[in-house]
Amino acid sequence: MSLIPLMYVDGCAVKDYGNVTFEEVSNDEPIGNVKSPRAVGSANQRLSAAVHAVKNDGHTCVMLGGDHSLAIGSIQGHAAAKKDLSVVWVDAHADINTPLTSPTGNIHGQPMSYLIHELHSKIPVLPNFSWIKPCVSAKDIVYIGLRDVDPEEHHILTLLGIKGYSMTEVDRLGISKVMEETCDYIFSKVKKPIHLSYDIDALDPSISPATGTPVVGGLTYREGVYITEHICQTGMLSAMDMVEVNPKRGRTEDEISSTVNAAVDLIRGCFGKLREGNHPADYKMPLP
Ligand code: HAR
Ligand code: MN
Ligand code: MN
Ligand code: MN
Repeated sequence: MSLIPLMYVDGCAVKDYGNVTFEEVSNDEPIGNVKSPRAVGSANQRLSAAVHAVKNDGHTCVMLGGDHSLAIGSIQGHAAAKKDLSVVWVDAHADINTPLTSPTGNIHGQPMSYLIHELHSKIPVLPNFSWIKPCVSAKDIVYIGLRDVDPEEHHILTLLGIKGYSMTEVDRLGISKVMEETCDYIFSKVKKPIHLSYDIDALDPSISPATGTPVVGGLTYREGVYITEHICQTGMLSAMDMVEVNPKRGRTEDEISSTVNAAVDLIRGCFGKLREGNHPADYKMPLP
């Protein structure tokens, strides 16, 4: 299934801005335990400029990853164009380790920490990261789908009072209540543009196995799509990331296509595709 033709069918005016090209970085030695800082910093700087340009053109931006470290550039570029954002982060993981708390050194487990004002003083200097300016407040973030959170991350979430719905809360409340509360929360003062950062590993690995860090007990396909339908109908979706889709991690063709198809459906849900069906506003009657 390929995304852009389907979005045309759905009635979206799609403009493909193409791939962001990244520079080769040699001798990208770890800093502390942070892996490939120069390459990730530089790639994100380019992505940030690209997202900023899409937003300045007046479009809703769709960023296809790649791993979740790309949210650094995506959110930074979005914030450069829109100032005040709310972030809805759908993920099995919180991705809020700082370089100093990260158990793995993988930057895809850290992107939030670079973006949040309240964590700024906890972020050490890293090569090619100096362009990043914190741009999101802890109160403007909602997590959905959490089920694999490191102790240090849990401490940060609690300390900053960040709103989140783990899979336990999804089970308790149901996804419709979770989304109703999420939107009440992010819109409680002003209606800020939404940055939806969707990690495919939020879905259960039975649906989306082709991803780097699958965690059992995830969202069903229907819960995953419901999130996108609800975000769409707020009218405030301004940019989205679809990340951690990794065909190389699929063991069979079926695993790959199931993962990719789910990602495509999540994006289409964000842009108005309804499961009850839709038709163009100017659809000609009578029927042939
Ligand atoms: N919390 C772990 C770490 O910091 C695992 C992060 C897993 N990565 C992701 N993020 N796929 O959503 O390394
Ligand atoms: Mn993630
Ligand atoms: Mn600007
Ligand atoms: Mn994840």
